[in-house]
Amino acid sequence: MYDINQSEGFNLRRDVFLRMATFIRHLNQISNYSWILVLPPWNQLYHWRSMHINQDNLPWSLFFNLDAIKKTTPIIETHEFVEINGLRPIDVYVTLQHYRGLSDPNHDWSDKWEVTDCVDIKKNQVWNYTNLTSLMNLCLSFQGPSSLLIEIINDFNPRTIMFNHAEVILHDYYGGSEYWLIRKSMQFATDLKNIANTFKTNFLLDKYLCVHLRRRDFLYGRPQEVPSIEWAASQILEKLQSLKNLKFVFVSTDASDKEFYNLKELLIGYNVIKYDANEEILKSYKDGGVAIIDQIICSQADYFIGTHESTFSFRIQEEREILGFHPETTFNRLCGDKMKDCAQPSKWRLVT
Ligand SMILES: Nc1nc2c(ncn2[C@@H]2O[C@H](COP(=O)(O)OP(=O)(O)OP(=O)(O)O)[C@@H](O)[C@H]2O)c(=O)[nH]1
Ligand SMILES: [Mg+2]
Repeated sequence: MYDINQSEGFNLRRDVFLRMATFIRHLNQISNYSWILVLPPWNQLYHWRSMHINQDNLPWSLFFNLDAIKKTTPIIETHEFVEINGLRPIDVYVTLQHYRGLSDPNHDWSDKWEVTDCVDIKKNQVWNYTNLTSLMNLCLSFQGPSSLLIEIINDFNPRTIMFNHAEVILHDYYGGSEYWLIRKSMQFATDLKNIANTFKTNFLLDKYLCVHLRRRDFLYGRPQEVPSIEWAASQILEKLQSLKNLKFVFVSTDASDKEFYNLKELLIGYNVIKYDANEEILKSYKDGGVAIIDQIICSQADYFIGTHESTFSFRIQEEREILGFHPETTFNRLCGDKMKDCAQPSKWRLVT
């Protein structure tokens, strides 16, 4: 089992899943047992802003095609685990922590882990299951890739183990062939793909450009890198003029309606569209599902422009690599204000 720091967003969580999936696969190659990764329940994330719907305890099957993931990685949902395990306490609860002194220029970056004092004394809660307890509780300083967790399994010999703060764990090989194998299997739920396709058929009547325009916390967190609406509009216009044959612009954004209409007004002569979920779809698939619909539409666009260092944009770029789009149409970003040219995103090409 694993859990992630409360404040992390959906798309970083998807990346942490890949690290844990790699670990389970490597563990199963050397272990006498068949280990299964338990998918943590989704609970109301910071960016899930619709407060009138329940967004706690959501299963992965709402967002992903679990049969596809199971082709690469042995997984079960939390509720399936709880059905099998009942209220038997889990054997080991590990809270992972970074080593101290990461900003020290002489920091030793070798792979290592050790039992240490807990930085925060918190209740070792198994997700939000308050009546599921643990027999042994440990805090570990951890530095290294996910396969280093195998040593911890070998040392403590548990049947069930929880790794909390799994975001501390690094990739075994980011962008390597196993990364892509698992990433490709992480397909979206069929319902969400169908909704995205219906929207495309009805509203995107020709070739289209998608822009992922990240606003809200990015405006404060990365003010140099995120453009004003006006500057975003002129960059999009310039691109549209150079591409010539694109008349449709799909905007994937967490912007306010006001900002969106502002942008739309500035892109005169083009069909500027965004996906607005109706109440029924929002109730069924939640803010997380609606964001995925945006991502699916952008992943199929003829041209994509993302936001600098947004994991939301990164996941779209990966999807486009899987679909086989030319990298020139994928690894593009909006520049911040006062930046005429900015460094374009690294091209994380698919490796097989
Ligand atoms: N529907 C929709 N939601 C979005 C969009 N952009 C951001 N969001 C919401 O805001 C969240 C952004 O958080 P993350 O998924 O962590 O991605 P990020 O914040 O862009 O990137 P990092 O902070 O670097 O991890 C998403 O998961 C969505 O819930 C968008 O274009 N459409
Ligand atoms: Mg974020």
